[in-house]
Order: sequence, then C-alpha cells, then structure tokens
Amino acid sequence: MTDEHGPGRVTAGFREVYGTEPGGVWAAPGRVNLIGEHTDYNDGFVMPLALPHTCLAAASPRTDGVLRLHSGDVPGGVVELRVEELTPVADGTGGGDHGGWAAYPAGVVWALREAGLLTGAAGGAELHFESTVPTGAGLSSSAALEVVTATALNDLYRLGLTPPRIAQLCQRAENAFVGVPCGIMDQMASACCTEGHALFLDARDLTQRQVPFDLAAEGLRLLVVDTRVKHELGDGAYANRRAACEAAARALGVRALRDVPFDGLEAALAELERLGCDAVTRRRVRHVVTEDRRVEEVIERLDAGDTRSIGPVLTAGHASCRDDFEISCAELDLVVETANAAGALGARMTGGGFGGSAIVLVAEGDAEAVSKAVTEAFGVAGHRAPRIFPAVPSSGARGL
Ligand code: GAF
Repeated sequence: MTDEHGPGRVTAGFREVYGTEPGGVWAAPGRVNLIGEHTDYNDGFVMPLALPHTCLAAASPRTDGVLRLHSGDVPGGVVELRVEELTPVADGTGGGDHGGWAAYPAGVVWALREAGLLTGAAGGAELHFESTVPTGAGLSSSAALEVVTATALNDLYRLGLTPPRIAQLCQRAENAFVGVPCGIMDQMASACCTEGHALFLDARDLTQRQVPFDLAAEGLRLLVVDTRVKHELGDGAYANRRAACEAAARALGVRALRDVPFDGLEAALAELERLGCDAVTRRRVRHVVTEDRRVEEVIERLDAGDTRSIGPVLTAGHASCRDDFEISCAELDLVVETANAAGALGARMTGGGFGGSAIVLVAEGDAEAVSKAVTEAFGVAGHRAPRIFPAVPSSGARGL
C-alpha cells in the first residue's frame, strides 16, 4: 500500500481533526466472495477472500466515556456520542438515526459494551477513518468499517478478543444496532482472511480453513467488475430472502437449510410442496442447498490443484442466484454473459446482489480482452462504465 492511502495519511488526518497523535493505526479489508452466496445465514458454507482495499482507522482511547468519530471520506464533522447512551434501532425506543456511516462504528462500541467488555468510564475513544473500499459496490465497506473499529479497540483496551469473536461482535452491531439482518461472512472475511488464501468458512460453528489461492502461479486472474449500480429493491429483498429460508427450514423441521443434504434435496422439495409451500420458496431452498454443494465442489477442485476448473462452478452459481434466488440484475447478468462469451473461465455475481459487483475468473492473457468486452457491452446497453480491477487475496484486519 502506498503511504498516500496508508498509515501516514490517516495519522495526519487524525492529527488535523483531534489535534493529537493517535495511539495507533489499524486496517481492515473489504472482500469478494468466491462462492457461497446467501448461505451464511443458513448455517452453510462460504469462501470469501480479502481485497487489498482497506478501511484504515487512527485511534486513541478516552477515559470520559465519550466516543468521537470522524470520516475523511464523508463530508461532515466529528460525530460525538456518549458510550453509555448508545441505543440500538431494534429496541423500540426510536433511537433509529445514528448519523449514517457513524452507526457502524458506534454499533461496534455498543456491542462491546453489551458484552461487558467496556465498563465504567472507559470505552470512550476518538477515531478517524479513511477507506479505499468502494462503497455501495457489494465489497463489504461496512464490515471493514466495523472490523477496523473493533480491532482498534481490542488493542487499545487489551480486550483479548480473537478475530472470530471480533467478527461476531461486529455482526451483532450490524444486526441489532444498525438493523441490517446480515449473516457473518463479511465480518469473518474482514477479520480472518490471510494473504494468498481464500477462507473456507462453516458459518454454523465458524470453523475455518485457509485455502491457498495463488492465481498468479497458475497464470490466472480474478477480476472484480463493479457495475456501479445498486437497486433500491436490495435492502428489503435481503430480509425477505432470509425470512423465506428460515420459514422453509421450520417447515422441514430442520435447524437451518444447511441441514438439508444435497442428495436429499428432491425429497425435501417434494415435502415442501406437499406442505403447501409455494414454488418461489422451493426455488430459494434449491439455491441454498445447491450453493452449499458448489462451495464443496470448489474446495475439492482447489485442493486438487485445479483452479481453472472452478470456472464452470462459478457460472453455475450465478445461474442459481439469478434464476432460483432471484438476486441478480441486468447489469450483473451482462457481465457474466459477456465475460464468458469473451473467453473467461467462469463468472458470477458476488455479495448480496441487486447490483454491486461480479467476479470473473480469466487466464491472464485474456484479462484485457475480457475487460474490454464487458466495458463495451455496458456502453452498448447504455450503462455507466464499470470499474474493473484484479482481486488479489490479501490480509485480514491488522495493526499497522
Ligand atoms: C451480504 C451479507 F452481509 C452477508 O452476510 C451474506 O449473506 C451476503 O450478502 C450474501 O452471501 O454481503
């Protein structure tokens, strides 16, 4: 990372805002998900990798219980809150407006307090953030903001939290304080990924395996294509997908859809039909169960040292997101179709859907032609030009 976007710049930003030197500087990355979409809240499998793009925080503790938050990326001044007064949106007290972006770090402080980790007068802090994770691109800029906050406070207050525990507290912040019903993938990716690896995660018990993912050694590249669209539909539709999955699991008498085995899928779908469950919900179930299987397939192929062969599995994952889970959109479909027609090995949407980004697996020698084909297709369709960059598997949250 160049110092232009590194510790020097965020330290200077902190100094300018607060007039003192920070106690330290921390970084937490955004992510792309290689495979395993909308499986995390079904207790299933995911396989994200961290991007080189990070949210940086320069921070110092305070002893008066005051929390001061400032972003170098968002216009506006310092947001000042009292730790003991932080109130989640979901408790019915009407504390809904936490000031946009500041709700994420404030929610993390709230979650630490609720867990009994910040007590008494302690727990105040001053933080200044600067991020290179594109926002609204489905690349987990919010999780990066949460995880960098928790990682900084963990060190400043010597809380002794492990990266998975940090991820859980950040998910709690987002679910209960901000009010977004996300799963655990993004926070785990930001907290736990390591350079040169994808993270194979079991979202039920958080067991994880770092899977070597050295694309350059195999003459491959993974491109991120940020479509630069975010459809309004997204927010309510995420909660709606989650509710449908949970209802189907209840109807089947299992704890989560992860408990429906791949070879028992047809029987489970027939049982749901018999119970009067609608065709849409049955398609949602089929996506989740087949997607868990695709994660296992990708793992098997990577373990066998055959990265190229994961391409068709990625493309099949996209078809399932598009047709069964219905979370794609015209722009994402256009990336996948165009990239594959132009010689990519496979492509799919990544993240929550309804816009955001796609990933494209491509031989290094074809990367330019594929990028050009996608950009041209966007021009012809009248879409804004997409932003395309390589996903280099990078490190999770850390002190700098
Ligand atoms: C979003 C959520 F935050 C994740 O938890 C996950 O469900 C993902 O959408 C879809 O796989 O990024």
